[in-house]
Amino acid sequence: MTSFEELWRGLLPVGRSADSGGYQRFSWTPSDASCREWFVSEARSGGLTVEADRNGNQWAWWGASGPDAVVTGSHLDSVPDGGAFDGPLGVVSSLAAVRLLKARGFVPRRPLAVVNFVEEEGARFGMPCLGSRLMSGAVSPGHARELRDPSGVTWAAAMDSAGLDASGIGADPSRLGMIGTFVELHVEQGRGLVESGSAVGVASAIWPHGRWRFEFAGEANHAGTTRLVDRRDPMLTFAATVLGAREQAALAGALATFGRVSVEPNGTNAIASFVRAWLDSRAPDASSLATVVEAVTSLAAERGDRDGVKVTVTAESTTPVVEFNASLRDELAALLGAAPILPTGAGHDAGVLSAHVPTAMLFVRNPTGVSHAPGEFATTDDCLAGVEALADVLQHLATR
Ligand code: HGY
Ligand code: MN
Ligand code: MN
Repeated sequence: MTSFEELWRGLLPVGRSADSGGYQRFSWTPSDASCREWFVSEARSGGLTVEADRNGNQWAWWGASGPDAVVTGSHLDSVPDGGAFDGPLGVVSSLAAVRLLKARGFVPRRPLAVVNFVEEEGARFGMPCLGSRLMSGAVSPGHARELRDPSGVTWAAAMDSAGLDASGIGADPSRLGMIGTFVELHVEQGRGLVESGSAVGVASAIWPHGRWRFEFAGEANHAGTTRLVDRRDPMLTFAATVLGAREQAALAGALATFGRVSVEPNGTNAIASFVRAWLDSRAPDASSLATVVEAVTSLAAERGDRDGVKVTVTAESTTPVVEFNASLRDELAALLGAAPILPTGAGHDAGVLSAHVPTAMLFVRNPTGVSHAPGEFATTDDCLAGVEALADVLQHLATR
């Protein structure tokens, strides 16, 4: 069995639902703690020195930490009922690639590290890529400290309860300054590599995208005694908004999803008083994204006027288009035998870091393209091809 398969098998059961086979790996919960313990133990047994930075991101160093480091890695947290590969494939492949380089007798000429970034999915606290955004100063510590999970627990309280110290979270310029090049390997969340017949590809760009919280305030009342004309039902406004978002996205060649909603009081025989729902929208360019979000916001307000429902829209996180470093992109594609170059609509820590350091992404083929769901998959052969590719990239970057 290869070291990738050993590493993979060790992590696979952590945070996995016996019912759905999906993952519930949310920041600062017991399953996250188990993932972090796995990371420390496997990094150490691979001869790496492990530390956590002020934001809780874990760093495993090959040799001493230092400037102009070649850094790779990804995340271990998941979306609710997510797949096994989104995030963990990058972390496991990074640890396996280091072991492969050691087996090759390679000695890096510059510091090399594997990173596990915290809260990449934003599944518990709502802000994606929070660990890399905090480190790079893209999110203020004050804002992060007060982010709350659905039960009202703050980021700071959850981080403290997990045994870390949230008092020092925030920009980490000296650590960011250590990174010479960052490379993230990730399962492809799409079928581009299936269509091109390649196991591994190189990322060109990340679509602009964001999350907007829609709040619909109506009036609770009895489902059986309130005339239709007398109702102020936020579910009607919400439903019209969901359908409108789909229409607007189709018109703009974009994507729009309402995948998360909470209804108060959520009773079978009561008209809802309040609906909170989140729009995830993404588009090939910023103007199409703005067109979709503006159109959905105004159609929600118009429908709200008709329904007697007050609509409030709040941008929770927005990410501009990411164009990865073109010369690094082309250098790695050539190194990997003219590997296909392709964009993605999925956000990544690499997208955050690309604003600060030369950054690249490698994608590993996903036969169905399914992601953020238990069906997410990559074959062992393709995963091993990814490890070889990442090892070649790291060797190239740590030698030049
Ligand atoms: O939502 C995303 O695009 C990523 O998977 N965090
Ligand atoms: Mn994801
Ligand atoms: Mn991911």
